This record gives sequence, structure tokens and C-alpha cells, in this order.
Amino acid sequence: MNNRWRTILSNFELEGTPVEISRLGNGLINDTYRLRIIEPDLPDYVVQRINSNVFKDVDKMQRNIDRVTAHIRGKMFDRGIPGGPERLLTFVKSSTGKSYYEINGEFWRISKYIDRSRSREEVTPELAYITGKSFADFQYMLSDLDGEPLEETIPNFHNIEFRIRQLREAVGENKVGRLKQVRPLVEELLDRAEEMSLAERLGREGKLIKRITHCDTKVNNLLFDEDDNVLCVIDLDTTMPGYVLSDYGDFIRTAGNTGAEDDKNLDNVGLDMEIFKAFTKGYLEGAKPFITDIERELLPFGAKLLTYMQTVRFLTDYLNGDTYYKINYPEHNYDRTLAQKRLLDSLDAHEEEMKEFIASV
Ligand code: ADP
Ligand code: GN1
Ligand code: MG
Repeated sequence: MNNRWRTILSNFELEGTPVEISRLGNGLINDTYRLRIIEPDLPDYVVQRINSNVFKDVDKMQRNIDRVTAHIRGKMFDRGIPGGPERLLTFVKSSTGKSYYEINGEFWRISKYIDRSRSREEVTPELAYITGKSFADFQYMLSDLDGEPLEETIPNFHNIEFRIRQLREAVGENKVGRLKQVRPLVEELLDRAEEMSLAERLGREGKLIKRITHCDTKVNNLLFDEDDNVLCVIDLDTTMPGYVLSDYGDFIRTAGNTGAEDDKNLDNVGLDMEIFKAFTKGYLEGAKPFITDIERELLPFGAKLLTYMQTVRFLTDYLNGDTYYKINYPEHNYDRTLAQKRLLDSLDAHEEEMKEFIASV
């Protein structure tokens, strides 16, 4: 381990002897590593460099996360489930007493590695069902968080009207000259702006309420054990007030896709109805104590909204010259845009089928 790593690690209260550090996961925002510890009876750690270009107020974000994890720990205790670091994201304090450390303008944090865990990029219908229950239960557990509302760690994060404005600005600026290539796509997306702003309108009318939502319910933000039990919801950076549509929709967008988020072969991309059904069933079971009729009816719209939003966000980043999402090659955000758009088409085609299924559950 080199001096840079030693300096970072020396500012955290770690147990055991660090031996090796290696990359972890496929996140598009933060840089995540696994830190191995020699002593077999001590846990490894997850070391993360927080993307402070995306999360402008790290202190605020970590305070949110501290509140969320403390509240969930209490719920687990009430249910008689051990809420220790083997089942819950647990951050290590740094020398400042906070759960992050700033060094040379970089923000670092360390959590306990959840032992024997694995994450997935795909799920089976059985796993989709328990995943639906787990994400709904996450919302349920946080439904009585008291005190001030959680902060929006990224202001307007899932506000589609804001995302559409960002796309319009990117079009207006055409910073890197990519507009000509994507103009028809831009027009097609902007033509749907009003339709897709439904949730924001209902929110203003007081018909759709904000709850505490995770806002990044990608399938790889859930950890499973070797017997495919759900261990833990992770990646809590964007847990904030939001519509349930966000969490429901983002899971369908990621796990309900027969292809990859950035599939170059668009024929691979489409809605997997089996995953949709299983996840929806699990989600509705878990959400039973709180979900309202309007939220339930809007779930298929939520799947479309989150996919539309992701198409808009990838396209905006492409037009801006790839400043937000990590890319692996120059046209990556363009390929992601096309793949998300194809998924949106497929969700449109399945809309009636999705509605009928929800009505039948
Ligand atoms: P990102 O913001 O980059 O998506 P995540 O917090 O989701 O970061 O972490 C990326 C990946 O690292 C996860 O998908 C998971 O595989 C792994 N990971 C993260 N935290 C833990 C943990 N506490 N225990 C085990 N694995 C973890
Ligand atoms: C980002 O960090 P990660 O990879 O889990 C993004 C999500 C997007 C997702 C697209 C803070 O999530 O909103 O849906 O990429 N997170 C942020 O894959 O912008
Ligand atoms: Mg993640």
C-alpha cells in the first residue's frame, strides 16, 4: 500500500492491519474500494472517495446518512434483528469525529465491509420479489423518522421539470458540438415533457406526497448473502424526500431491463415482464402499510418516468461533454441514452399490461 493510501487511512479509527486495496463495484459516481485486513476475525472495510462535484455538501449528506442508519438500527432492534455492521451500513469515525475526512480537497469515508455479501447486476423473479419487499420496507422503516425533514443531498435530484430544464440549457449551449447528431432525439424527448411532469404537478396540487425515498434503487445497491437473502440496502447518498415512484421506477429501469443500461445491441433491451411482476408483487406487499391508491395507480408511470429521466440525464451529459457520469469510451453517454430510450419505448408498449397486473394484485 502506497503513502497516499496510508495517509488517507491514518485519519480513520480502523481495527486491524490493512494489507491490500482493490476496486469495487460499477458505480457511475463515487470511487469505491475494498480494503483487506490481515486478521481473519476482523472485518474488511469499504473505502470511498465521494464525488464532491456531484455531492456539493458532503457534511450535510453524511449527517443525513447518520440519521437514516441510526433510525434503521432502532427499527431492526425493535424487530429483534441484529442491527450490527453485518446487516447495516456502518461508517467509521474519522479523527474529526465525523464519518468522513477531507484531505487535499478530496472527501473520503470508510464503512465496514458487509461480510459474505454479494451484489448483482441482474436478478431472477424470486430475487426481484424479495427485493421489492426490501425496498418498500426501507421506505416503511423511514416513514416515522422524526425531526427536520432530510436534506436534498442533490437539490431537485429527481425533479423531472428541473432535468428537462437542464436538457434545454445543454441544447442551447451545445458546448461540444454534439447537438446536430442528437437533435431528433432531443425533440422526441421534449415533446413528452408535459406528460412526464405529471408527478410534479400532482405534488403541487397536494395529491401526491413526498416520503423518504432512497432515490438510487439500482439492483447493485442491495447486498445479498450466499443463500440469496437480502442483507442490506446500501448507497444511501441520495436518500431524501421524494415520490415512491422514484424507488419503484429505478428498480424496474435497471433490473427489469432484459439488456444492459448501456447495451449497444438495442435488440437486447426491453421490459422483462416476469421481473416486473415479481418486483411489483413484493413491493406492494411491503408497501401495504402506507401506499395510497394514487401512488399504486401511478407505479407504471413511475417506471416510465425514471427511464425517461435517465434518458434525459444521459443525453444532457453527452451534450455537456461528459462531465457528470464516468464514461469508458467517448460515445458511452450516447449509447446509454439510446439504450434507455429503447427501454422507454418498451415500457410504453407494455403500459396496459403493467396497469392490468397492478389492478389484479
Ligand atoms: P457507488 O456510489 O459507486 O455506486 P456503492 O456504495 O453503491 O457506490 O458501492 C459500490 C459497490 O461496492 C456496491 O455495488 C457493492 O458491490 C460494493 N459495496 C459497497 N458498500 C459495501 C459494503 N458495506 N459491504 C460490501 N460491499 C459493498
Ligand atoms: C448514478 O452512483 P450510481 O452509479 O449508483 C446516479 C443515479 C443514476 C445512475 C445511472 C448521484 O448512480 O441517479 O440513476 O447512476 N447517481 C447520482 O446508472 O447521480
Ligand atoms: Mg451504487
